Amino acid sequence: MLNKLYSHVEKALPPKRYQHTLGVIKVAVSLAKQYGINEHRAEIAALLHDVSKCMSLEELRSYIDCDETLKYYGNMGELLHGFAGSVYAKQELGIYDEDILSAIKYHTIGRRGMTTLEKIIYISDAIEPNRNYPNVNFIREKAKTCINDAILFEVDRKLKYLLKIDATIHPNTVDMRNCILGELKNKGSKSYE
Ligand code: DGI
Ligand code: FE
Ligand code: FE
Repeated sequence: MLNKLYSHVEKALPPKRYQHTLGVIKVAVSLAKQYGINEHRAEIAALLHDVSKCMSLEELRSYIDCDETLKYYGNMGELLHGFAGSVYAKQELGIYDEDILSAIKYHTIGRRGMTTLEKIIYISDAIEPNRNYPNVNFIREKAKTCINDAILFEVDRKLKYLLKIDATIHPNTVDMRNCILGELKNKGSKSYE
């Protein structure tokens, strides 16, 4: 079953994107171990997180199960591939685990109230070994000790970039940031007291 999924993804993606996926698997499995969640589910979610990355806009749209996303963000492939990927994984690949499907669905924009698996896939995507941008090592280190701190740093970086290029910001991106900030404050994290 797992082998079949690997070859399916390898066929669906160009080599560079497949290498990225393998990198996300490596980080996600290691973080799953660290945060005490099921490593096998982390591997499947990471393997499938970008399965729809190379679909045409038309194909992406055919898999979207969220009317609001389709209505307001339906021409933005970047924002659709997670949503489409989760439906594709269920319909075409027989994945029924809701936490895995949700981790695929929200890996680009996040959401309020993310599970540990969702958080792990979100941050692994940003820090896998092939990623190279200023401060990536800082986020890698943060992820090992406090996943919320790492996500907050990453989402702030993303928001600054999106504002700079005048991009549309999906409300989930902002919701995720506010929610993570709240979780950190409730926990009484030193940096946010
Ligand atoms: O698919 P990957 O490249 O591995 O990574 P990803 O799924 O996180 O997608 C990254 C892209 O998504 C990146 O170009 C920024 C974009 N993105 C994430 N949140 C938002 C966004 N783009 C817009 N316009 N608005 C968002 O809120
Ligand atoms: Fe992606
Ligand atoms: Fe990715």
